[in-house]
Amino acid sequence: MKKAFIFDLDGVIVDTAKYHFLAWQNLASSLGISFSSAQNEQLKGVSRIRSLEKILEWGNKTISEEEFTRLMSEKNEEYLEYISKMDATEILPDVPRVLDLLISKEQAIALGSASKNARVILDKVGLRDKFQTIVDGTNVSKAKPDPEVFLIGAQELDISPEDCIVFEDSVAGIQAANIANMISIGIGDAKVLHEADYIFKDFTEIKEEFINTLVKTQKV
Ligand code: B16
Ligand code: MG
Repeated sequence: MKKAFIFDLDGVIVDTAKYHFLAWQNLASSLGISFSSAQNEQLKGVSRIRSLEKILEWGNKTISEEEFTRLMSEKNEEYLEYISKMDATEILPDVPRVLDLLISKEQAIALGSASKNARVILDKVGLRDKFQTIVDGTNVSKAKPDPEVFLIGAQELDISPEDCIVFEDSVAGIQAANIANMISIGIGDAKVLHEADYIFKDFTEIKEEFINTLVKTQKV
């Protein structure tokens, strides 16, 4: 059977949250707003615009539209500087093994990320050619938990949602997969991702037998 395996990027394939954190923290401190790593957790899977809105809310700050646009682009420039230094050593454990396993089983593979920098990151870590289709922040109009990003991926691969499996590290992403009627697999903390159909700490826990089961299973 042919299934579509849809991967989120940040927190699933690479840990770019640490670079988002550094860049948001600099921006927040330039505005006199304190920004903790716990707050950064809440920005996982959240779009760039919404992330800045949340930081301003936390700091009780209102700024003009022009300044908002300027700050977003400054943040992204700093983030891109960190990204430019990335290489394959930053791929999270066993991600290449699982991707190659899926390719050997002739399964379809898509990326479903909120990031507008997804293609650059995949190029930097050398994984872009593993994906048949890439759906990212440049292709979607609605943020997770809206299922748009995953539904576009399924449509582009011509595979129905019940035959799609989503790997996600964010609560909003798990909710998006569930709303899309896809099998949701949480990568990370079981307490945080309890809405997922299956949860693993990371890809080292995902064995070939489990992949074989997924290939035979449909979301009910
Ligand atoms: P960018 P994902 C998300 O990626 C990140 O988790 C989130 O922290 C970030 O704000 C968002 O992408 C937008 O990223 O500024 O690069 O467009 O987890 O959906 O792969
Ligand atoms: Mg993520």
